Formats: sequence, C-alpha cells, structure tokens
Amino acid sequence: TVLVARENGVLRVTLNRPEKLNSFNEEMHLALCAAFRRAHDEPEVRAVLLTGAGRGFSAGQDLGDRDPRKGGPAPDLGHTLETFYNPTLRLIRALEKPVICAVNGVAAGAGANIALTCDIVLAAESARFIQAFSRIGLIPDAGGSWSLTRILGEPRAKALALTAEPLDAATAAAWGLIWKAVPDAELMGEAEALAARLAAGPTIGLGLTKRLIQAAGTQSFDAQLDLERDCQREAGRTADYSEGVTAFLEKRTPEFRGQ
Ligand code: LHQ
Repeated sequence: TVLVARENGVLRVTLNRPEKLNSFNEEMHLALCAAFRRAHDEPEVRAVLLTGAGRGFSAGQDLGDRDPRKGGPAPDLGHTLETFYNPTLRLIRALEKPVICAVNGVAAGAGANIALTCDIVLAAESARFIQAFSRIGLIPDAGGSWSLTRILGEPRAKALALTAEPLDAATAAAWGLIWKAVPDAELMGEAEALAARLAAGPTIGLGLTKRLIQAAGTQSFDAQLDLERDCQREAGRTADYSEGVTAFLEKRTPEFRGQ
C-alpha cells in the first residue's frame, strides 16, 4: 500500500492504493509510519519525497472501512487518530530532514492535511485540496485545524473547513498554503530535482533550520534569538559548514555529506 525506495539520499514514499484514490486503511497507515521511522533512522536518508500513485494524492480516510450500515458499535475516531494518524504527523514534523510533498492530484480530508504537514509542498495544477470533513459531519483533523489557521488565518481557514469547497493548486500557492503549483507534466521532475538538491545539502543545518522555523510560531523574539544561537553553534561545528566555507573560498561547488 506504500512504495518506499531510497535513491541518492532521497527516500521516495508513494501512497499506493490508486483504485481507492490512496485513501487510508490501517495497513497503509502502518506502512507510512514505518517509512518515516526509516527516514529518521537511516543516516543515508537526507530528504523525503512523498507522493501518490495514480490520479489522486489521497482521499483521506477509507470510508469503506467505516460503513455504518454494517452495524456494530460506532468506532472511536479519536482512537483512530491517536493510533494511526497522529504518530505519523508527529514524525513528519519532528524529522530533522526536509520532507517534500508532490501533490499529484486530489488531496481530500486527512489526505490534504498530511500533505500540508510536509515542509515543502508542490502541487500539480490540476490538484485540488478539499477539507471534506464537514461533508460527513467531522472536523478537520490530521493537523488541519492547526495548519490551515496558522498558514491562512481564521477567515480562509474557516471558509475552507466549513464549506468543504475545493481549493485549486494555483490559489493554494497564491495564498501561501503550499510552495508552488506546477504544470502536471512537470510536477514529478521538479519535485525529484528539489528532493535531490536538498538531499545533497548540509543535512544537519537544514534540519536545524526546520526546527527553528517550526519553533518560531510559539516563541518570543528573545527566546528565538537564544534558539538561533544554540542551533548556529551546532551548525558551526559540522563538517558541512567547513566544507561550505572552504568551497566558497576556493570558488567551487561544495560537496556536503550531511555531517
Ligand atoms: C474512496 C474514498 C474514500 C474510500 C474516494 N474512501 N473510497 C479520520 C479518522 C477516522 C475516520 C474518519 O476520517 C478521518 C479523516 C478523514 O479523512 S475524513 C474525510 C474522508 N474523505 C472524504 O470524505 C473524501 C471522500 N472522497 C471524495 O469526496 C471524492 O472521492 C474526491 C473529491 C476525493 C474525488 O472525487 P472524484 O475524482 O470524483 O473520484 P471518485 O469519487 O469517483 O473516487 C474514485 C474511487 O475512489 C471511487 O471508487 P469506485 O469504486 O466508485 O471507483 C470512490 O468510492 C473511491 N474513494 N475516496 N475516502
């Protein structure tokens, strides 16, 4: 249900239930979580590229798994989130390596919000982001109530979440919800090039940069200056920093090793 392959420092993770628009069942959750654990554990992984197989990125939770007509006790959705979604979302945020998401088609419900949890989001021009939750009586989960509000502010976050209207990729980019909308035919090439470039970067410095930017939202200016001092101290001790300065002085391209 998830294809995982490492090449030249990039761990490529492809949601792979195309006949169900890559909607999430338990198996796919566990496989996605395992992929991000691998990204954390393997030093050879220096960037992650997340995408979907087929015409969609992900339609969120597999609602076929949740058919109320089948009877039985109502499932505890809080438990589903805590067990299957939230661990993966926490891993993505905590991973001190860049996570690029190539949204190749529709991203609905939790599928949209998993994409929005990644560090750099590129989307095909034909892709749509749909906060589908309100259509079925649910609330925006998978970090959506947080990401939408932090990124867009209350007016747009509320409108998207309350109406479940699709948001096209160009508007998502114009609003700053994602990094870029890319012509469909160019999406994977551009995402792969970006992932390769970041995987060849100074991994520790990039990871610290991610940590700092994520911390900024909840820190005072003073506390952030302290954190920058500590992170820069750490970055300044890396071999990649020495290489970067040496390469600059020698007027050549640096060869970073992620150390
Ligand atoms: C699907 C799904 C799907 C199963 C398309 N499930 N089969 C968290 C915790 C616990 C529980 C509940 O939820 C959550 C978080 C959530 O994610 S809630 C939100 C769940 N997602 C949705 O409500 C979106 C449902 N899907 C749609 O609205 C549409 O499929 C979209 C707008 C994504 C795409 O529309 P189309 O391009 O017109 O495609 P389609 O609807 O024809 O779908 C293609 C196939 O995929 C179809 O199967 P079929 O056998 O008829 O070809 C769909 O039934 C299936 N599919 N989404 N979530």
